[in-house]
Amino acid sequence: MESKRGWLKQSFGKRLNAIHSWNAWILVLLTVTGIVLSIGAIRGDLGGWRVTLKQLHIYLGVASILLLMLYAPMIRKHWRQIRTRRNQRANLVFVLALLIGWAVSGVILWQFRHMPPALNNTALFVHDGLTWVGVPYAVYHAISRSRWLKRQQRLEQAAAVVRPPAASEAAAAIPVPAATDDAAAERTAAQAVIAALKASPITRASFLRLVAGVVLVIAVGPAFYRWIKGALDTGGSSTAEYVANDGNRMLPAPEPLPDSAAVVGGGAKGNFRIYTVTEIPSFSSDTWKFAISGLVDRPNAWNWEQFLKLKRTVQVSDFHCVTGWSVYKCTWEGIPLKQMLEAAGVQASAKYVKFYSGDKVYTDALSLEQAGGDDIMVAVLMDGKPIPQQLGGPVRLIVPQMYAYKSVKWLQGIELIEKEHLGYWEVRGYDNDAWVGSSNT
Ligand SMILES: Nc1nc2c(c(=O)[nH]1)N[C@H]1C(S)=C(S)[C@@H](COP(=O)(O)O)O[C@H]1N2
Ligand SMILES: [Mo]
Repeated sequence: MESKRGWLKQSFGKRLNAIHSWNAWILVLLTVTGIVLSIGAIRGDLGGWRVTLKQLHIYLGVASILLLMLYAPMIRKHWRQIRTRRNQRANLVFVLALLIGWAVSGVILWQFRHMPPALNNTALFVHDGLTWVGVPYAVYHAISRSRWLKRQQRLEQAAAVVRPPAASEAAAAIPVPAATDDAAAERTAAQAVIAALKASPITRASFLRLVAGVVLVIAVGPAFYRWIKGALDTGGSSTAEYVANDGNRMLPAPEPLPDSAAVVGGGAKGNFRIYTVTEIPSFSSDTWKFAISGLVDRPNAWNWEQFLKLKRTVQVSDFHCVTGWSVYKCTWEGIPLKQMLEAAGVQASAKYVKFYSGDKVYTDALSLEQAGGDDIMVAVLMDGKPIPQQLGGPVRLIVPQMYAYKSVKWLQGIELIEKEHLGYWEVRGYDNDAWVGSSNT
């Protein structure tokens, strides 16, 4: 209450300035935390920080929304104040659109568990897109309004006053000497005209602003282009690239079943983001092994050739990452987990199924009840092609109805255990209950 009265006691201009600088600082922090969060590579040793960082990013986002609310009652007066300054008005509209867009998409991503995946996907696209546009704009805004540039501008204006008339006007004003035999005088006059023409009408300040703009476009442009190309590509062109350049050497290649060869799902819609907490491992059929063991009657280990003899089925399903992106209608071919468990003979004491990645770091687990789901698959092919290295091949787990951190890549081991096991991300704060769209309290 006290502080609120204090706030209102300040002059309008002071309050605007305070909001402006708070907004700038929060934006800087949101940018830094947001960029770090978006770097897929920051998953290994720093993985544990992700959850904390995301929480921090959310708090900062909430702070920026509160700031918007603080500004809301001032907007009419502010708008009237700057009625003669078209640039400031344009800037204000643009910045408000950015902030509101970030806020709305951010809240959706924050509350993703209460939202349908398609909405999360759109929100992520909007959030990323606004960042691509907004952050370079904010940097440009900061440079072009910096005290340093403003000082340059003032110095120039002062200089212009000192040496009237301005160089360009001088060009027109220079009196060309009347016809004379004095060649030297003519030369001087001509040189003066050229010199005046050389004096650029572009001021130093606006030139620097232009340079800043161009540098920003060059710095951000290519990455932005790659982002938008990937985001708008519903055909999965990067998946095709991974398939074409697979670093695994698994021979013979698995023969797709008819449904898989025909890609009954019509081909995956969208691109996977490649996530790994280690280097991307590569595998060769010479050494690759797959095992099921623990509390089972018939533990087993297969080499690649033997593994390919296990009966496979085909399913079409969607793939949802907890960070908001999805790939739709993947045609997976593999061994249903249920079938594998039945063949191994799960013992009565077993309560959980633990999955081991060939990266030797990543694990996850399902309860036996969850593991009975018909669409959970030990997948070997996607869209009729061997799963490439980047996407977790030669063999990965697919749990379509749960967030994809349950879908262990480079799967090589299944163990039936009695005690609950928390997977790599669950230990670092992800929810062990990973059902897509479920409302976790
Ligand atoms: N071994 C391993 N499996 C993993 C992960 C990982 O980092 N390592 N990331 C999980 C997460 S969070 C997601 S969203 C998906 C991503 O699969 P993709 O890299 O094929 O897109 O894999 C899951 N399985
Ligand atoms: Mo994920």
